[in-house]
Amino acid sequence: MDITRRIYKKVITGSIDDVKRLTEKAIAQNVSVEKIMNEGFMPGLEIVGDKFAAGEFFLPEMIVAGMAVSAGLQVLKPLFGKYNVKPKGVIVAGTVVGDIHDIGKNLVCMMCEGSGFKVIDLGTDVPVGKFIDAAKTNGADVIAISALLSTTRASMEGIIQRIRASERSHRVKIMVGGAPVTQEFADSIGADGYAPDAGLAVKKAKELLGIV
Ligand code: B1M
Repeated sequence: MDITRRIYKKVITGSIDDVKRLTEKAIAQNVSVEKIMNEGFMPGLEIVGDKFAAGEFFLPEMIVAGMAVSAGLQVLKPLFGKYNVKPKGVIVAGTVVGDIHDIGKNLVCMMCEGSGFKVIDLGTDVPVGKFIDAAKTNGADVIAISALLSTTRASMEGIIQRIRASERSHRVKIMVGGAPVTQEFADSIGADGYAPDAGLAVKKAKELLGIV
């Protein structure tokens, strides 16, 4: 069986060690990072999400599937590259308060870091004050906010308003994303930018900062 197919199956069964081992093996076999993610991790999580929604899987299954993909992503992390020149800009990133999903946000951070940005990752369940303080302390150019739940997506508008109210001199750009977020929603809450995936998040961050 194709190695990415094996990874996909092990994500669904939440086999953390196997996903890590097979990801290392795939890399050793020169399978591309994109293929591992697009044919292994992502469709595996998609199935887990569908099974959870259908009542076939419960929280523990979703937890171990998430842990398995996180373990695989750690293997891929060095391959996203590291900036070794002056950073293109500073991004403060995090998942909104009340939301502990971090796989997509981590992917956005890794891709941005690999593309030359300095990334301050605040983790998950980040209260708005923490975004504001970190942006000020680090002279952030972009605040990148992720949400995975429809309930936490709803808090994004208030978060943007609070950031705007606090930022008088340094008008940081605010970017949003995550599965329930759309361009239309991002526009409606006054975000400067939205991206549907981590690759496009890099593109959007560059666009917001006028980097070609
Ligand atoms: Co959760 N969960 N979960 N979960 N979980 C979903 C999101 C859900 C869709 C499952 C389902 O019902 N089908 C559902 C949300 C429904 C909704 O609100 N509409 C759900 C639920 C309900 C819950 C709980 C409430 C369950 C419960 O307790 N009863 C609970 C909430 C806890 C909380 O946050 N307070 C919960 C918990 C969890 C786990 C902890 C078990 C685990 C998270 C582990 C982790 O993140 N470390 C988990 C998981 C794994 C999932 C699924 C299966 C996978 C999510 C994921 O990582 N996807 C998910 C179902 C699914 O997605 N099909 C589900 C892969 C990831 C790469 O995609 O994060 O969308 P994503 O990121 C994408 C883009 O969105 C984009 O880039 C990435 C791709 O390149 N992107 C950005 C993301 N952030 C961006 C920011 C940007 C730009 C792009 O700019 C700033």
